Amino acid sequence: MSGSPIVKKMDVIPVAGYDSMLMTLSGAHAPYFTRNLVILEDNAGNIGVGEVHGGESITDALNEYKELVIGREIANHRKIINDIQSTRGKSNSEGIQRLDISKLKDVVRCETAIEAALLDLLGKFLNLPVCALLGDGKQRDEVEVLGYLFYIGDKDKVDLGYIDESDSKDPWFRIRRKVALTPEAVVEQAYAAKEHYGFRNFKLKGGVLEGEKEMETVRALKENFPDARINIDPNGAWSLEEAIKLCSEMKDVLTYVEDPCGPEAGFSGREILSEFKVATGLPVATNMIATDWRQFHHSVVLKAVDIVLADPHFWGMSGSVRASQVLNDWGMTWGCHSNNHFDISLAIFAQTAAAAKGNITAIDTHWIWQDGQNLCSEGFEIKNGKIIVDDRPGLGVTIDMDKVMEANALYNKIDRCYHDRDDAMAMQYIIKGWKFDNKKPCLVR
Ligand code: GKR
Ligand code: MG
Repeated sequence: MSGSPIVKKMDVIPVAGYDSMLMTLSGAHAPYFTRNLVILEDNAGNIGVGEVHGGESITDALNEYKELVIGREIANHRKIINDIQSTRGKSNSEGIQRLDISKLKDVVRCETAIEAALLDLLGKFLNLPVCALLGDGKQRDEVEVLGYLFYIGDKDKVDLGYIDESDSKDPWFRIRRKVALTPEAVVEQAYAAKEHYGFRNFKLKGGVLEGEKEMETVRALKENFPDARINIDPNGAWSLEEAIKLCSEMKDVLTYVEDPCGPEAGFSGREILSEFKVATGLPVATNMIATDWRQFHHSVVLKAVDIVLADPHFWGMSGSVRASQVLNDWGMTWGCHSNNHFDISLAIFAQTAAAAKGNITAIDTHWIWQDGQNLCSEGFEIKNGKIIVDDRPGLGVTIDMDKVMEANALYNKIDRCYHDRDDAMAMQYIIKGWKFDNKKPCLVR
């Protein structure tokens, strides 16, 4: 094959940014989050960028793949990704159906960062946005985004150096670093997020307080935003019995529910969610029981889910779009999960969602918690609850190397214990000796 530029350089750069003390079933987010960037340069002088989860094992794997990328033609991107995938054995990972954060790296497909960077280069070469190169091409010009709300721990009670933005002029920037453990505080968070980004729909991260208490917050959200689609995601913390009880009473409040329960009594999360759906009739979304094609197959056979949150960092960009096509053909819905990320991943989400087939649901993003720490100029923005995906070539972002090197310096400066995500560490400052238990909300001990 000939005619397209050749990759002449590949850099893998671990980076860190600041986070709030966001609480989930797995504990409390640390003051820093980490990511890995891939920056490619081709012999036409273009730069292509990609981003994926942080962690040293991912940095090492990406560095090992350099020899499969450098010297290859960008138009051969599918073969490059196939070559990378064939260096790995078949995955025997149990996935994240128990939300064990240490297993997250087993479901992350780090080559997504390379795929994104190659597509960025190819888009620039062809003068097309990445979404035009995926699946059946661009499906929409605007991508709806939900407001991802969290309970937040009190950073002032722990001595870990969380970022403080109490001086900011922007109400959202002030509120996103403040403690929020009551319905009133979460509603205030939702108003500030809506004011800043125009969200029309919300998701509350649960798995923090007793289920009943979290439902009080969900109810308060619905009272304040009656037109919003509202979803709660306790990451499988509730037992089947508890989930049925909690959610049956919430049919007029919840539009759908995300991973309300998970594996128990020897049954897999897929079997349990299937029983939950029969019992409640509520639509179910997941990013825990269908994180690859094999799990997806069993989830569909068991009729365990309606909405698959096919994060491109788990499925690859083309894999996620392929999932949307299958879901659409089978009368199901595509959506997208996220973890903390910078604006390169925001572009990955936007381009993937713009190419996703069918009537997709509003996508998740953690970016509002990181907004202002951008690594690109002219990146995507969330306005009126949407991201506009115009026809800028490639991923549509321009990397700012000064910002990247600052984020890399932060990564090198922080303690190594922050390099891999560990939500137990900060949690142990709140509850001494705290240990992860996938069936106990993190503040219930
Ligand atoms: O970032 O803490 C978090 C989230 O809770 C994340 O770990 C989940 O994987 O956002 C995710 C979800 O929807 O389950
Ligand atoms: Mg989820």
